[in-house]
Amino acid sequence: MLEYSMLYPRESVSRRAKRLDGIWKFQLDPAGKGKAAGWANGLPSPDWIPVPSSFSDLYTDKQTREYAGDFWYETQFVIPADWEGREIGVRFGCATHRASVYLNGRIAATHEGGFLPFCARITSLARYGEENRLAVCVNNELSETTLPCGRTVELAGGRKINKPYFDFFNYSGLQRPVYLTALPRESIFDFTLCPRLEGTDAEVDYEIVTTGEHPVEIEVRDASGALAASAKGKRGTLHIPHARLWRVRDAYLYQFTMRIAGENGVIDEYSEPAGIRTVEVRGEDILLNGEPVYLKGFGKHEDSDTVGRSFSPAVMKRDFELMKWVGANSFRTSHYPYSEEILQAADREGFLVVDEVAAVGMFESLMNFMEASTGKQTAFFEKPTTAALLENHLRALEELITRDKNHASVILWSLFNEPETTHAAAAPYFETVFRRAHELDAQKRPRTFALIMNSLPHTCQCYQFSDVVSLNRYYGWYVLGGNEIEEAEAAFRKELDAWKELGLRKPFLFTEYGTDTAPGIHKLPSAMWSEEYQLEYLKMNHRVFDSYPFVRGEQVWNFADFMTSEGILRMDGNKKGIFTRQRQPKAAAFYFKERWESLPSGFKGGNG
Ligand code: CKX
Repeated sequence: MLEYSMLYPRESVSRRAKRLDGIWKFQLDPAGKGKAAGWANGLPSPDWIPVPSSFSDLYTDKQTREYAGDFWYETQFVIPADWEGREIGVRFGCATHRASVYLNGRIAATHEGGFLPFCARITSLARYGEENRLAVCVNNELSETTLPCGRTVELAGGRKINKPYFDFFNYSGLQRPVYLTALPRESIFDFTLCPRLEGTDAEVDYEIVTTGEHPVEIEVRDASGALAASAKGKRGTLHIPHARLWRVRDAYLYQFTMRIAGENGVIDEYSEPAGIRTVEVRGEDILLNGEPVYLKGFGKHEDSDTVGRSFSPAVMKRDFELMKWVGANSFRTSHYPYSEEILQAADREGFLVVDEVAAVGMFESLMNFMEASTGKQTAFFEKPTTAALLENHLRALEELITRDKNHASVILWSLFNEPETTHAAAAPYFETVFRRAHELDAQKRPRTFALIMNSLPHTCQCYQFSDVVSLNRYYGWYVLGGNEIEEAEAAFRKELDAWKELGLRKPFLFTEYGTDTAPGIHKLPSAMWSEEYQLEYLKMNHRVFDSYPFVRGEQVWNFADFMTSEGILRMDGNKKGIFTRQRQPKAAAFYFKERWESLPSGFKGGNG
């Protein structure tokens, strides 16, 4: 079990959660001397910076944009005197990629991993009724033992630069909200919901973990506030007659409230909205509440102008409005866990989420998109670093599933993006990761990983672990592009025929397909990078998808243009968006709207 609760910071009769977002102090620490020099007691010459935000796109000098190493944040806050006697914490939505947290000059916590929350428990260091200094040393270096994978190299002059093995900019920092929290000494630490359907009724098996021994009760209220069910005890079953189920693009959320009952009233209370639904794979069907669904949507990024990877409620709102407009019903959190607020919105809007851990770059290449189809063999899982990588991978998986397990929107865990799978050493690594995901998830949701183009029916050693086989394929772009698009279609069909030949009886999901497209480039006849070619390519791909019954979802790459490292093949980032980075439509958006609004949600379903 994790050493801190992953419950979302919410206020209640017993809980306090104060946002610390705003203007903090900020200072780069290129020599990495801050910890030894006592920067935790006050930054020597700080600048000011907004939190949350990535820092890379805020400044005007290249060395800051491309900075790799330690960098510090600092803020001050008063801890109210009447909070004394409670458990005090500082809860980070994330700190990318790792952090050391200090309160009043003393170490409070460290955390590895840049896309999941953690809570620094500061009770023993807190000063009540007076100012406290919080200092955070963040580091954004990459390695082959941490997620996401890459390298950090030191240049002759001593400057470090990051070499990502992934195709997105290595934005970093305090990129999600930060809260000061106060909980009662005895509190609700975690809870798990496992819905089952019995006719029109729902049976929700639950388990509540607390930090003490007082009795626990749970109640469920419907959207009108009426009591739908209740139970006593740390584990049991809630019987909800004629339950209103959570459905695709027809969400319904109940309010689950848990209480620890003391002799003198409520000791702790935590309340959270949650949808009731079941998800399973049966043959080639992905079933939601026992009915087949076809996934229509996107691979996305948490990426936008100026703020980089920082959580932006406004960008989130625009993205959901665009996804509803275009007729989508799903997205993948490529290539890392997204902000909790985005999953909460997916719950509200009835979107199906493929929830991906940050296991990207496990294919040694600085431009995997160039080697992805060359048959290049890189044995990634038989290195001296593999054991340490596996440890970090499993830890990130435990944090992800603990954080997201009660979201109705989360229907599929994606455990890798484009890993190397052609060497025999990959299989035992995958078996460990897939087994652990199954153990951690009480709902036993289906699991997948996104296969890179090198991972083919007769070369991939790992697809057998997937409940849903997810393919990233670029026939007509990275392979046989442009004037060879007809040959691309033939090659694409040849590969799918080979998958069909295997007779896996599993659903297939395209987690990536797309073309770089410069908005406003128009060519008649089409040419690569033009909006016309993006359409031509997409129509070819959909012709292929539609002719294979086991294809049960299409998530085009990408929802929007996004930033990457600079390079000869990236023109101010990756341009495969259906929308621009400013969230305006390319011609393909109107094509998708027409296709997806006419494609029924249960398309191809029922073949079992
Ligand atoms: N897949 C052939 C991973 C994504 C990249 C995408 C691309 C590659 C394609 C690999 O993170 O953005 O090159 O567009």
